[in-house]
Amino acid sequence: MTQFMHFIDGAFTAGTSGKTFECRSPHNGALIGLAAEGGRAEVDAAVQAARAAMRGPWGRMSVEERSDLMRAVADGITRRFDDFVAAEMADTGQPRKMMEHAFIPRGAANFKIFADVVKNVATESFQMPTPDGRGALNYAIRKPKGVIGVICPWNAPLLLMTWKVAPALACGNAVIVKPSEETPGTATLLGEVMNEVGVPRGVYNVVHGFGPNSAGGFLTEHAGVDAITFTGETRTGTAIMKAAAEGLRDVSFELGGKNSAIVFADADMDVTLEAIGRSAFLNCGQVCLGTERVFVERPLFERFVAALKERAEALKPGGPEDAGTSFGPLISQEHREKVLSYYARAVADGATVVTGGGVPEMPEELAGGNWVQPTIWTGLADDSAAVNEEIFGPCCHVRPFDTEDEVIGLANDTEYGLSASIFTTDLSCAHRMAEAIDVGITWINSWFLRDLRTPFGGSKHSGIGREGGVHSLEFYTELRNVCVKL
Ligand code: NAD
Ligand code: 6OD
Repeated sequence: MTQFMHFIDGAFTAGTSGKTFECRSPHNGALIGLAAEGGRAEVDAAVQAARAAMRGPWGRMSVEERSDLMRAVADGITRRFDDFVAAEMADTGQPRKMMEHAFIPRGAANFKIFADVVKNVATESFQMPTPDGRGALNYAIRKPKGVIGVICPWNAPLLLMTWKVAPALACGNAVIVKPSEETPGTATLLGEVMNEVGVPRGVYNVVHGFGPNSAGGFLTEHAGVDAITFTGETRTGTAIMKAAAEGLRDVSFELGGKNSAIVFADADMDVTLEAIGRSAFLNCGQVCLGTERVFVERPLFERFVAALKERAEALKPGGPEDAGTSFGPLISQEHREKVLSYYARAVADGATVVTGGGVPEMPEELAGGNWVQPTIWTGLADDSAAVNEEIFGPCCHVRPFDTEDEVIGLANDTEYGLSASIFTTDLSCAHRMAEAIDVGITWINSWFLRDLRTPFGGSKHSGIGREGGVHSLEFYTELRNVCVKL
Protein backbone atom coordinates (compact mmCIF):
# COMPACT_ATOMS: atom_id res chain seq x y z
CA MET A 1 0.00 0.00 0.00
CA THR A 2 1.39 3.43 -0.94
CA GLN A 3 2.02 6.10 1.72
CA PHE A 4 1.44 9.57 0.30
CA MET A 5 3.54 12.04 2.30
CA HIS A 6 3.62 15.81 2.18
CA PHE A 7 6.59 17.31 0.33
CA ILE A 8 7.81 20.31 2.29
CA ASP A 9 11.14 22.12 1.98
CA GLY A 10 12.49 19.44 -0.35
CA ALA A 11 11.73 16.50 1.97
CA PHE A 12 8.91 13.98 2.35
CA THR A 13 7.21 14.16 5.72
CA ALA A 14 4.17 12.72 7.45
CA GLY A 15 3.78 16.06 9.28
CA THR A 16 2.70 16.41 12.88
CA SER A 17 -1.09 16.20 12.61
CA GLY A 18 -1.02 12.42 13.06
CA LYS A 19 -4.00 12.23 10.68
CA THR A 20 -4.24 10.14 7.52
CA PHE A 21 -6.98 9.38 5.02
CA GLU A 22 -7.67 6.39 2.79
CA CYS A 23 -7.27 6.36 -0.98
CA ARG A 24 -9.36 3.81 -2.86
CA SER A 25 -9.12 2.55 -6.40
CA PRO A 26 -11.98 3.87 -8.55
CA HIS A 27 -12.09 0.72 -10.70
CA ASN A 28 -12.49 -1.87 -7.94
CA GLY A 29 -12.77 -0.01 -4.63
CA ALA A 30 -9.60 -1.57 -3.19
CA LEU A 31 -7.59 0.37 -0.62
CA ILE A 32 -4.49 1.53 -2.51
CA GLY A 33 -2.91 3.99 -0.14
CA LEU A 34 -2.93 6.17 2.93
CA ALA A 35 -2.28 9.88 2.60
CA ALA A 36 -1.05 12.17 5.36
CA GLU A 37 -3.61 14.87 6.13
CA GLY A 38 -2.12 18.31 6.57
CA GLY A 39 -3.39 20.79 9.13
CA ARG A 40 -2.36 24.33 10.02
CA ALA A 41 1.15 23.24 11.09
CA GLU A 42 1.95 21.54 7.77
CA VAL A 43 0.58 24.43 5.73
CA ASP A 44 2.55 26.88 7.84
CA ALA A 45 5.76 24.86 7.41
CA ALA A 46 5.22 24.81 3.63
CA VAL A 47 4.58 28.56 3.53
CA GLN A 48 7.73 29.25 5.58
CA ALA A 49 9.75 26.99 3.25
CA ALA A 50 8.37 28.73 0.17
CA ARG A 51 9.08 32.20 1.57
CA ALA A 52 12.62 31.16 2.49
CA ALA A 53 13.12 29.83 -1.06
CA MET A 54 12.05 33.19 -2.49
CA ARG A 55 14.69 34.90 -0.32
CA GLY A 56 17.37 32.35 -1.28
CA PRO A 57 19.12 31.35 -4.54
CA TRP A 58 15.75 30.70 -6.25
CA GLY A 59 14.81 34.36 -5.89
CA ARG A 60 18.09 35.41 -7.53
CA MET A 61 18.09 32.87 -10.35
CA SER A 62 18.14 34.28 -13.89
CA VAL A 63 15.28 33.63 -16.32
CA GLU A 64 17.62 31.48 -18.44
CA GLU A 65 18.56 29.29 -15.48
CA ARG A 66 14.91 28.87 -14.45
CA SER A 67 13.95 28.07 -18.00
CA ASP A 68 16.65 25.36 -18.16
CA LEU A 69 15.38 23.91 -14.88
CA MET A 70 11.82 23.78 -16.21
CA ARG A 71 13.08 21.80 -19.22
CA ALA A 72 14.88 19.49 -16.81
CA VAL A 73 11.61 18.94 -14.91
CA ALA A 74 9.88 18.07 -18.20
CA ASP A 75 12.66 15.61 -19.01
CA GLY A 76 12.44 14.22 -15.47
CA ILE A 77 8.72 13.49 -15.95
CA THR A 78 9.48 11.79 -19.25
CA ARG A 79 12.27 9.72 -17.63
CA ARG A 80 9.83 8.59 -14.93
CA PHE A 81 6.97 8.24 -17.46
CA ASP A 82 5.94 4.74 -16.36
CA ASP A 83 5.81 5.79 -12.70
CA PHE A 84 3.59 8.77 -13.52
CA VAL A 85 1.30 6.62 -15.68
CA ALA A 86 1.00 4.03 -12.90
CA ALA A 87 0.32 6.63 -10.21
CA GLU A 88 -2.34 8.47 -12.21
CA MET A 89 -3.96 5.23 -13.35
CA ALA A 90 -4.18 4.02 -9.75
CA ASP A 91 -5.71 7.31 -8.60
CA THR A 92 -8.24 7.84 -11.41
CA GLY A 93 -8.92 4.29 -12.68
CA GLN A 94 -8.84 5.57 -16.27
CA PRO A 95 -7.39 3.47 -19.11
CA ARG A 96 -3.61 3.24 -19.48
CA LYS A 97 -3.73 4.34 -23.12
CA MET A 98 -5.34 7.66 -22.18
CA MET A 99 -2.65 8.28 -19.57
CA GLU A 100 0.12 7.36 -22.01
CA HIS A 101 -1.15 9.30 -25.01
CA ALA A 102 -2.68 12.38 -23.42
CA PHE A 103 -2.62 13.19 -19.75
CA ILE A 104 0.96 12.34 -18.70
CA PRO A 105 2.72 13.74 -21.82
CA ARG A 106 0.80 17.01 -21.19
CA GLY A 107 2.42 17.17 -17.73
CA ALA A 108 5.85 17.33 -19.38
CA ALA A 109 4.63 19.60 -22.20
CA ASN A 110 3.35 22.15 -19.68
CA PHE A 111 6.89 22.64 -18.32
CA LYS A 112 8.39 22.87 -21.83
CA ILE A 113 6.01 25.52 -23.11
CA PHE A 114 6.49 27.83 -20.13
CA ALA A 115 10.27 27.32 -20.25
CA ASP A 116 10.01 28.93 -23.71
CA VAL A 117 7.37 31.54 -22.91
CA VAL A 118 9.28 33.18 -20.05
CA LYS A 119 12.42 33.49 -22.15
CA ASN A 120 10.69 35.06 -25.12
CA VAL A 121 8.07 37.38 -23.71
CA ALA A 122 8.59 41.09 -24.34
CA THR A 123 7.45 43.90 -22.07
CA GLU A 124 6.21 47.27 -23.24
CA SER A 125 8.25 50.44 -23.54
CA PHE A 126 7.11 54.04 -24.16
CA GLN A 127 9.13 57.13 -24.93
CA MET A 128 7.52 60.33 -23.73
CA PRO A 129 8.16 64.02 -24.28
CA THR A 130 9.01 66.27 -21.29
CA PRO A 131 8.93 70.12 -21.00
CA ASP A 132 12.75 70.31 -21.00
CA GLY A 133 12.82 68.60 -24.40
CA ARG A 134 14.96 65.70 -23.23
CA GLY A 135 12.14 63.25 -22.75
CA ALA A 136 11.81 60.14 -20.68
CA LEU A 137 11.76 56.42 -21.33
CA ASN A 138 9.35 54.01 -19.65
CA TYR A 139 9.90 50.29 -19.62
CA ALA A 140 8.21 47.47 -17.74
CA ILE A 141 9.78 44.59 -15.86
CA ARG A 142 8.09 41.43 -14.63
CA LYS A 143 8.53 40.25 -11.05
CA PRO A 144 7.22 37.01 -9.55
CA LYS A 145 4.19 37.45 -7.31
CA GLY A 146 5.69 35.43 -4.47
CA VAL A 147 4.17 32.37 -2.83
CA ILE A 148 1.29 30.84 -4.80
CA GLY A 149 -1.32 28.47 -3.36
CA VAL A 150 -2.32 25.91 -6.02
CA ILE A 151 -5.58 24.05 -5.34
CA CYS A 152 -6.30 21.21 -7.75
CA PRO A 153 -9.15 18.87 -8.76
CA TRP A 154 -9.04 15.12 -9.43
CA ASN A 155 -10.18 14.74 -13.03
CA ALA A 156 -6.82 15.16 -14.82
CA PRO A 157 -4.51 15.58 -11.84
CA LEU A 158 -1.04 15.95 -13.38
CA LEU A 159 -2.20 17.92 -16.42
CA LEU A 160 -4.20 20.43 -14.39
CA MET A 161 -1.66 20.79 -11.58
CA THR A 162 1.33 21.35 -13.89
CA TRP A 163 -0.73 23.78 -16.00
CA LYS A 164 -0.41 26.06 -12.95
CA VAL A 165 2.86 24.95 -11.33
CA ALA A 166 4.91 25.21 -14.56
CA PRO A 167 4.14 28.88 -15.31
CA ALA A 168 4.30 29.78 -11.61
CA LEU A 169 7.81 28.37 -11.26
CA ALA A 170 8.98 29.54 -14.69
CA CYS A 171 8.09 33.07 -13.52
CA GLY A 172 10.13 32.64 -10.34
CA ASN A 173 7.41 32.05 -7.74
CA ALA A 174 7.35 29.30 -5.12
CA VAL A 175 4.26 27.08 -4.84
CA ILE A 176 2.31 25.09 -2.30
CA VAL A 177 0.13 22.54 -4.04
CA LYS A 178 -2.96 21.06 -2.41
CA PRO A 179 -3.87 18.14 -4.68
CA SER A 180 -7.35 16.71 -4.60
CA GLU A 181 -7.86 14.27 -1.74
CA GLU A 182 -8.97 11.78 -4.41
CA THR A 183 -5.70 11.88 -6.37
CA PRO A 184 -2.57 12.46 -4.28
CA GLY A 185 -0.22 10.36 -6.47
CA THR A 186 1.37 12.42 -9.22
CA ALA A 187 1.78 15.64 -7.21
CA THR A 188 3.77 13.60 -4.68
CA LEU A 189 5.85 11.93 -7.38
CA LEU A 190 6.64 15.31 -8.89
CA GLY A 191 8.42 16.16 -5.60
CA GLU A 192 10.91 13.36 -6.36
CA VAL A 193 11.49 14.78 -9.84
CA MET A 194 12.02 18.29 -8.43
CA ASN A 195 14.78 16.93 -6.17
CA GLU A 196 16.28 14.76 -8.93
CA VAL A 197 16.75 17.75 -11.28
CA GLY A 198 17.94 20.19 -8.62
CA VAL A 199 15.00 22.54 -8.08
CA PRO A 200 15.97 24.29 -4.81
CA ARG A 201 14.16 23.12 -1.70
CA GLY A 202 11.04 25.02 -0.73
CA VAL A 203 10.22 26.02 -4.32
CA TYR A 204 7.72 23.19 -4.86
CA ASN A 205 5.74 22.02 -1.83
CA VAL A 206 2.80 19.64 -1.53
CA VAL A 207 0.40 19.41 1.41
CA HIS A 208 -2.31 16.73 1.24
CA GLY A 209 -5.75 16.99 2.73
CA PHE A 210 -9.31 18.14 2.18
CA GLY A 211 -10.95 21.55 1.70
CA PRO A 212 -12.65 23.37 4.59
CA ASN A 213 -10.98 22.96 8.01
CA SER A 214 -8.18 21.03 6.37
CA ALA A 215 -5.16 21.73 4.16
CA GLY A 216 -7.14 23.50 1.41
CA GLY A 217 -8.94 25.87 3.76
CA PHE A 218 -5.80 26.61 5.81
CA LEU A 219 -3.77 27.27 2.67
CA THR A 220 -6.22 29.75 1.18
CA GLU A 221 -6.55 31.54 4.55
CA HIS A 222 -2.80 31.77 5.19
CA ALA A 223 -1.52 35.36 5.18
CA GLY A 224 1.84 34.18 3.80
CA VAL A 225 0.23 33.10 0.53
CA ASP A 226 0.35 35.96 -1.97
CA ALA A 227 -2.08 34.61 -4.59
CA ILE A 228 -4.29 31.58 -5.15
CA THR A 229 -4.88 29.64 -8.33
CA PHE A 230 -7.72 27.14 -8.28
CA THR A 231 -9.37 24.65 -10.59
CA GLY A 232 -12.57 23.01 -9.41
CA GLU A 233 -16.24 23.60 -8.77
CA THR A 234 -17.76 27.05 -9.06
CA ARG A 235 -19.13 26.76 -5.51
CA THR A 236 -15.66 26.02 -4.12
CA GLY A 237 -14.30 28.99 -6.07
CA THR A 238 -16.78 31.23 -4.30
CA ALA A 239 -15.56 30.01 -0.88
CA ILE A 240 -11.91 30.48 -1.90
CA MET A 241 -12.60 33.98 -3.18
CA LYS A 242 -14.01 34.91 0.22
CA ALA A 243 -10.85 33.58 1.91
CA ALA A 244 -8.66 35.47 -0.59
CA ALA A 245 -10.44 38.75 0.17
CA GLU A 246 -8.63 38.77 3.50
CA GLY A 247 -5.31 40.41 2.60
CA LEU A 248 -6.59 41.31 -0.89
CA ARG A 249 -4.91 38.29 -2.53
CA ASP A 250 -5.30 37.79 -6.27
CA VAL A 251 -7.15 34.73 -7.62
CA SER A 252 -7.13 32.80 -10.88
CA PHE A 253 -10.07 30.41 -11.31
CA GLU A 254 -10.88 27.63 -13.78
CA LEU A 255 -14.37 26.47 -12.78
CA GLY A 256 -17.30 24.34 -13.89
CA GLY A 257 -19.09 24.19 -17.22
CA LYS A 258 -22.27 23.05 -18.94
CA ASN A 259 -20.85 23.03 -22.40
CA SER A 260 -22.77 22.73 -25.62
CA ALA A 261 -22.06 21.14 -28.98
CA ILE A 262 -24.00 22.63 -31.91
CA VAL A 263 -24.39 20.47 -34.99
CA PHE A 264 -25.66 21.97 -38.26
CA ALA A 265 -27.23 19.77 -40.91
CA ASP A 266 -24.29 20.32 -43.28
CA ALA A 267 -21.73 19.03 -40.76
CA ASP A 268 -19.35 16.22 -41.63
CA MET A 269 -20.96 13.36 -39.70
CA ASP A 270 -17.78 11.35 -39.13
CA VAL A 271 -15.86 14.34 -37.75
CA THR A 272 -18.83 15.38 -35.61
CA LEU A 273 -19.50 11.96 -34.14
CA GLU A 274 -15.85 11.35 -33.35
CA ALA A 275 -15.58 14.71 -31.55
CA ILE A 276 -18.88 14.50 -29.64
CA GLY A 277 -18.30 10.84 -28.81
CA ARG A 278 -15.11 11.95 -27.08
CA SER A 279 -16.43 15.16 -25.56
CA ALA A 280 -19.38 13.42 -23.92
CA PHE A 281 -17.70 10.22 -22.70
CA LEU A 282 -13.91 10.69 -22.43
CA ASN A 283 -12.58 10.21 -18.88
CA CYS A 284 -16.08 8.92 -18.01
CA GLY A 285 -17.43 12.40 -18.76
CA GLN A 286 -15.19 13.99 -16.13
CA VAL A 287 -13.68 16.73 -18.27
CA CYS A 288 -14.56 20.33 -17.54
CA LEU A 289 -14.73 21.01 -21.29
CA GLY A 290 -16.99 18.00 -21.85
CA THR A 291 -20.28 18.26 -23.71
CA GLU A 292 -23.47 17.71 -21.71
CA ARG A 293 -25.83 19.62 -24.08
CA VAL A 294 -25.97 18.74 -27.76
CA PHE A 295 -28.11 20.78 -30.17
CA VAL A 296 -28.68 19.22 -33.60
CA GLU A 297 -30.35 20.91 -36.58
CA ARG A 298 -33.68 19.14 -37.06
CA PRO A 299 -33.09 17.40 -40.44
CA LEU A 300 -30.10 15.56 -38.93
CA PHE A 301 -31.55 14.93 -35.46
CA GLU A 302 -32.81 11.31 -35.69
CA ARG A 303 -29.77 10.14 -37.65
CA PHE A 304 -27.37 11.83 -35.24
CA VAL A 305 -29.02 10.39 -32.11
CA ALA A 306 -28.92 6.87 -33.57
CA ALA A 307 -25.25 7.21 -34.53
CA LEU A 308 -24.21 8.65 -31.14
CA LYS A 309 -26.09 5.82 -29.41
CA GLU A 310 -24.06 3.32 -31.44
CA ARG A 311 -20.83 5.03 -30.31
CA ALA A 312 -21.86 5.05 -26.65
CA GLU A 313 -22.80 1.38 -26.77
CA ALA A 314 -19.46 0.46 -28.37
CA LEU A 315 -17.53 1.81 -25.35
CA LYS A 316 -15.97 -0.99 -23.35
CA PRO A 317 -15.72 -0.52 -19.58
CA GLY A 318 -12.89 -2.40 -17.92
CA GLY A 319 -9.75 -2.34 -15.82
CA PRO A 320 -7.19 0.35 -16.74
CA GLU A 321 -4.53 -2.21 -17.72
CA ASP A 322 -6.80 -4.04 -20.16
CA ALA A 323 -5.83 -2.94 -23.69
CA GLY A 324 -9.45 -3.30 -24.81
CA THR A 325 -10.78 -0.84 -22.21
CA SER A 326 -12.16 2.37 -23.68
CA PHE A 327 -14.26 3.53 -20.74
CA GLY A 328 -13.21 3.95 -17.09
CA PRO A 329 -15.12 4.46 -13.85
CA LEU A 330 -16.13 7.64 -12.02
CA ILE A 331 -13.71 8.93 -9.42
CA SER A 332 -15.58 7.94 -6.23
CA GLN A 333 -18.70 6.33 -4.81
CA GLU A 334 -19.85 9.78 -3.72
CA HIS A 335 -19.55 11.15 -7.24
CA ARG A 336 -21.29 8.05 -8.60
CA GLU A 337 -24.25 8.70 -6.31
CA LYS A 338 -24.41 12.26 -7.61
CA VAL A 339 -24.33 11.16 -11.28
CA LEU A 340 -26.89 8.40 -10.68
CA SER A 341 -29.16 10.90 -8.94
CA TYR A 342 -29.18 12.94 -12.18
CA TYR A 343 -29.90 9.76 -14.16
CA ALA A 344 -32.96 9.17 -11.94
CA ARG A 345 -33.98 12.82 -12.04
CA ALA A 346 -33.85 12.92 -15.85
CA VAL A 347 -36.26 9.97 -16.03
CA ALA A 348 -38.53 11.57 -13.45
CA ASP A 349 -38.50 14.76 -15.54
CA GLY A 350 -39.71 12.83 -18.59
CA ALA A 351 -36.52 12.09 -20.53
CA THR A 352 -36.41 9.46 -23.23
CA VAL A 353 -33.38 7.34 -22.33
CA VAL A 354 -31.75 6.62 -25.68
CA THR A 355 -29.08 4.47 -24.06
CA GLY A 356 -27.63 3.79 -20.60
CA GLY A 357 -29.17 5.40 -17.56
CA GLY A 358 -27.87 2.90 -15.04
CA VAL A 359 -24.94 0.80 -13.88
CA PRO A 360 -23.19 -1.74 -16.15
CA GLU A 361 -22.78 -5.40 -15.19
CA MET A 362 -19.12 -5.80 -14.32
CA PRO A 363 -17.09 -8.93 -13.62
CA GLU A 364 -16.62 -9.79 -9.95
CA GLU A 365 -13.11 -8.31 -9.66
CA LEU A 366 -14.42 -4.91 -10.84
CA ALA A 367 -17.81 -4.99 -9.15
CA GLY A 368 -16.64 -2.70 -6.31
CA GLY A 369 -15.74 0.08 -8.78
CA ASN A 370 -17.60 3.32 -9.43
CA TRP A 371 -19.16 2.28 -12.74
CA VAL A 372 -22.02 3.98 -14.55
CA GLN A 373 -23.26 3.58 -18.10
CA PRO A 374 -22.66 6.20 -20.80
CA THR A 375 -26.04 7.81 -21.15
CA ILE A 376 -27.92 9.80 -23.79
CA TRP A 377 -31.28 11.50 -23.25
CA THR A 378 -33.70 13.31 -25.51
CA GLY A 379 -36.99 15.02 -24.80
CA LEU A 380 -36.16 16.96 -21.64
CA ALA A 381 -37.58 20.43 -21.06
CA ASP A 382 -35.07 23.27 -21.37
CA ASP A 383 -35.38 24.09 -17.67
CA SER A 384 -34.85 20.55 -16.34
CA ALA A 385 -31.98 19.83 -13.94
CA ALA A 386 -30.05 17.49 -16.26
CA VAL A 387 -30.04 20.17 -18.96
CA ASN A 388 -28.97 23.01 -16.67
CA GLU A 389 -26.70 21.69 -13.91
CA GLU A 390 -23.15 20.42 -14.34
CA ILE A 391 -23.30 16.63 -13.83
CA PHE A 392 -19.66 15.82 -14.63
CA GLY A 393 -20.56 12.32 -15.78
CA PRO A 394 -20.70 10.43 -19.10
CA CYS A 395 -24.05 11.77 -20.24
CA CYS A 396 -25.60 14.27 -22.60
CA HIS A 397 -29.00 15.54 -23.65
CA VAL A 398 -29.63 15.91 -27.39
CA ARG A 399 -32.20 18.49 -28.54
CA PRO A 400 -33.26 19.53 -32.05
CA PHE A 401 -33.16 23.16 -33.24
CA ASP A 402 -34.41 24.99 -36.33
CA THR A 403 -32.61 28.33 -36.61
CA GLU A 404 -29.29 29.94 -35.74
CA ASP A 405 -30.95 32.51 -33.48
CA GLU A 406 -32.82 29.80 -31.60
CA VAL A 407 -29.69 27.72 -30.93
CA ILE A 408 -27.65 30.76 -29.88
CA GLY A 409 -30.34 31.53 -27.30
CA LEU A 410 -30.40 27.93 -26.07
CA ALA A 411 -26.61 27.58 -25.84
CA ASN A 412 -26.25 30.87 -23.95
CA ASP A 413 -29.07 30.12 -21.53
CA THR A 414 -26.74 28.94 -18.76
CA GLU A 415 -24.82 30.48 -15.89
CA TYR A 416 -21.67 28.79 -17.21
CA GLY A 417 -19.46 29.88 -20.12
CA LEU A 418 -16.51 27.55 -20.45
CA SER A 419 -16.48 26.01 -23.94
CA ALA A 420 -18.54 25.16 -27.01
CA SER A 421 -18.03 23.12 -30.16
CA ILE A 422 -19.62 24.04 -33.48
CA PHE A 423 -19.96 21.54 -36.30
CA THR A 424 -20.64 22.87 -39.80
CA THR A 425 -18.98 23.07 -43.19
CA ASP A 426 -20.26 26.65 -43.66
CA LEU A 427 -17.35 28.87 -42.58
CA SER A 428 -19.44 32.02 -42.28
CA CYS A 429 -21.91 30.26 -40.03
CA ALA A 430 -19.05 28.91 -37.90
CA HIS A 431 -17.58 32.39 -37.38
CA ARG A 432 -20.99 33.90 -36.60
CA MET A 433 -21.57 31.22 -33.97
CA ALA A 434 -18.12 31.61 -32.44
CA GLU A 435 -18.87 35.32 -31.94
CA ALA A 436 -22.32 34.72 -30.54
CA ILE A 437 -21.78 31.95 -28.00
CA ASP A 438 -20.69 33.35 -24.61
CA VAL A 439 -17.79 31.06 -23.74
CA GLY A 440 -14.05 31.37 -23.24
CA ILE A 441 -13.12 28.59 -25.68
CA THR A 442 -14.82 27.63 -28.95
CA TRP A 443 -13.82 24.73 -31.14
CA ILE A 444 -15.00 24.49 -34.72
CA ASN A 445 -15.23 20.95 -36.11
CA SER A 446 -13.13 19.59 -33.23
CA TRP A 447 -12.93 19.34 -29.45
CA PHE A 448 -10.09 19.69 -26.89
CA LEU A 449 -7.56 20.50 -29.61
CA ARG A 450 -5.01 22.47 -27.61
CA ASP A 451 -2.29 24.92 -28.55
CA LEU A 452 -0.75 25.80 -25.19
CA ARG A 453 0.02 29.38 -26.27
CA THR A 454 -3.67 30.29 -26.58
CA PRO A 455 -5.85 31.88 -23.87
CA PHE A 456 -7.68 29.22 -21.87
CA GLY A 457 -10.44 29.98 -19.39
CA GLY A 458 -14.13 30.47 -18.82
CA SER A 459 -16.65 33.29 -19.04
CA LYS A 460 -19.53 33.90 -16.61
CA HIS A 461 -19.45 31.40 -13.70
CA SER A 462 -16.80 29.27 -15.41
CA GLY A 463 -13.77 31.21 -14.34
CA ILE A 464 -11.74 34.31 -13.66
CA GLY A 465 -8.68 35.07 -15.77
CA ARG A 466 -6.96 33.23 -18.58
CA GLU A 467 -4.17 30.66 -18.54
CA GLY A 468 -1.87 29.65 -21.38
CA GLY A 469 1.17 31.21 -23.08
CA VAL A 470 1.76 34.83 -22.12
CA HIS A 471 -1.69 34.99 -20.50
CA SER A 472 -0.48 32.88 -17.57
CA LEU A 473 2.17 35.53 -16.92
CA GLU A 474 -0.55 38.08 -16.17
CA PHE A 475 -1.34 36.13 -13.01
CA TYR A 476 2.05 34.73 -12.03
CA THR A 477 3.98 37.99 -12.38
CA GLU A 478 3.53 41.59 -11.43
CA LEU A 479 4.38 44.17 -14.07
CA ARG A 480 6.36 47.11 -12.74
CA ASN A 481 7.00 50.29 -14.70
CA VAL A 482 10.36 52.04 -14.60
CA CYS A 483 10.41 55.67 -15.81
CA VAL A 484 13.86 57.02 -16.74
CA LYS A 485 14.17 60.78 -17.13
CA LEU A 486 16.67 61.39 -19.90
P1 NAD B 1 -13.85 20.71 -5.98
O1 NAD B 1 -14.14 22.15 -6.09
O2 NAD B 1 -14.75 19.88 -5.15
O3 NAD B 1 -12.40 20.47 -5.36
C1 NAD B 1 -11.25 21.02 -5.97
C2 NAD B 1 -10.17 21.21 -4.92
O4 NAD B 1 -10.58 22.20 -3.99
C3 NAD B 1 -9.85 19.96 -4.11
O5 NAD B 1 -8.46 19.89 -3.93
C4 NAD B 1 -10.57 20.24 -2.79
O6 NAD B 1 -9.99 19.57 -1.69
C5 NAD B 1 -10.38 21.73 -2.67
N1 NAD B 1 -11.35 22.43 -1.82
C6 NAD B 1 -12.66 22.13 -1.64
N2 NAD B 1 -13.23 23.05 -0.82
C7 NAD B 1 -12.26 23.95 -0.50
C8 NAD B 1 -12.23 25.13 0.30
N3 NAD B 1 -13.32 25.61 0.90
N4 NAD B 1 -11.07 25.79 0.41
C9 NAD B 1 -9.95 25.36 -0.22
N5 NAD B 1 -9.92 24.25 -0.99
C10 NAD B 1 -11.06 23.55 -1.14
O7 NAD B 1 -13.76 20.18 -7.47
P2 NAD B 1 -13.52 18.68 -7.96
O8 NAD B 1 -14.74 17.88 -7.63
O9 NAD B 1 -12.18 18.23 -7.46
O10 NAD B 1 -13.39 18.88 -9.54
C11 NAD B 1 -14.49 18.88 -10.41
C12 NAD B 1 -14.89 20.29 -10.77
O11 NAD B 1 -13.76 20.97 -11.33
C13 NAD B 1 -15.96 20.38 -11.84
O12 NAD B 1 -16.85 21.40 -11.51
C14 NAD B 1 -15.17 20.75 -13.09
O13 NAD B 1 -15.93 21.40 -14.09
C15 NAD B 1 -14.13 21.63 -12.53
N6 NAD B 1 -12.96 21.71 -13.43
C16 NAD B 1 -12.78 22.85 -14.15
C17 NAD B 1 -11.70 22.95 -15.03
C18 NAD B 1 -11.47 24.18 -15.88
O14 NAD B 1 -10.40 24.28 -16.49
N7 NAD B 1 -12.40 25.10 -15.96
C19 NAD B 1 -10.82 21.86 -15.17
C20 NAD B 1 -11.07 20.71 -14.42
C21 NAD B 1 -12.14 20.65 -13.54
O1 6OD C 1 -5.92 21.69 -21.61
C1 6OD C 1 -5.85 22.41 -20.61
O2 6OD C 1 -4.96 23.25 -20.46
C2 6OD C 1 -6.85 22.27 -19.55
N1 6OD C 1 -6.73 23.12 -18.53
C3 6OD C 1 -7.81 21.33 -19.64
C4 6OD C 1 -8.84 21.18 -18.69
C5 6OD C 1 -9.56 20.06 -18.65
C6 6OD C 1 -10.62 19.92 -17.71
O3 6OD C 1 -10.99 18.88 -17.28
